[in-house]
Amino acid sequence: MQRRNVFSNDGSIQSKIVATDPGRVSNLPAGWTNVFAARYAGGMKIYLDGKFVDAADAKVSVFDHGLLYGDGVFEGIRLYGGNVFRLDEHLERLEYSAKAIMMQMPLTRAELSAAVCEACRQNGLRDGYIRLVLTRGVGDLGLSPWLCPKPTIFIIADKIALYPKEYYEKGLEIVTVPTRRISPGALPSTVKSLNYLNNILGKIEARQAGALEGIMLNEQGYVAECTGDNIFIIHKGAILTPAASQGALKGITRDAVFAIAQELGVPIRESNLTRYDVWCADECFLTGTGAEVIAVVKLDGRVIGSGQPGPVTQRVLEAFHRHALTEGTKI
Ligand code: PXG
Repeated sequence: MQRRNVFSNDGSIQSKIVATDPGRVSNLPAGWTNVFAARYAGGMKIYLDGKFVDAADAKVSVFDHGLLYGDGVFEGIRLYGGNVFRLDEHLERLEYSAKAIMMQMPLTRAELSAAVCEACRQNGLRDGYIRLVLTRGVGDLGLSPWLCPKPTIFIIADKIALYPKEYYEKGLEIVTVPTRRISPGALPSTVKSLNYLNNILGKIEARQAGALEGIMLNEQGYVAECTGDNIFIIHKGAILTPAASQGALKGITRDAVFAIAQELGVPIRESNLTRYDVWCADECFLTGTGAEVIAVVKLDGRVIGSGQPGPVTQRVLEAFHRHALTEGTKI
């Protein structure tokens, strides 16, 4: 039994004694907080199809194919000190994702950019996490996307803390999960689609193994990425990461790390990686918009390098924070 903050239907938070069962995936790990309830109660505004509405009124139809089939695309974007990090790159990836699934963009790049910035302003945010979602829209109960006349678009501007703070200091201990990353021949990993069941199965398996993140291998047994993060290793002075063709998303943070490595004069390249390569790496770190840059100190019970966040990882992390705070689109 444990005291927990639970959310009532009216959005208020109540402290209750609840039963805990480590087998249930819905239990929040220790140290995690759900920031949503506080924002929801605090008059959060959502951009939905051209208008800003209260969070409680931000509703999407049960006939929306984003819900019925995961038919849609999205972006997770960070706001640092009033600047949206790599907004243009995120919008470009969204356009590419939409093109790949043959969905017409409902807004231009400039209109989307303005809507993202306005969502931050409406919610009084200077630092936060923005979720921009484009679904196929309302249709009938068949798969046919051509029967969905208009995409649904919404933007949530909120806060996020993906991993508890202590893990940024001591590093993560992760595992390889049994579920394989879906083959790029079945669904290109470069498309940031609403179809996340593959990653969610991996996430559940990581949690069952007591880890906060897990490596997903591709069908050939090479490292693809983690369930919600790209992965990098440092081996003999070079930074290595799997190519998108191995089943990785072309992460925006991953891209930033390529630029940072060049700036730091550290060699960086794409490479096929096995679990062995990660076990025997000098250092390892993960990247993601939510996670930013975070060290990994153990994989499958094998200590990586010194068992502490390594020196190259720390330099990349510092440079990342410097970039995040000094560049970006002003809201
Ligand atoms: N790979 C996958 C599969 C992702 O979902 C990344 C890599 C990192 O990409 P960016 O562009 O953010 O550097 C992501 C994005 C979560 C969660 O709750 C994580 C992501 C997206 C949505 C939710 O872990 N990461």
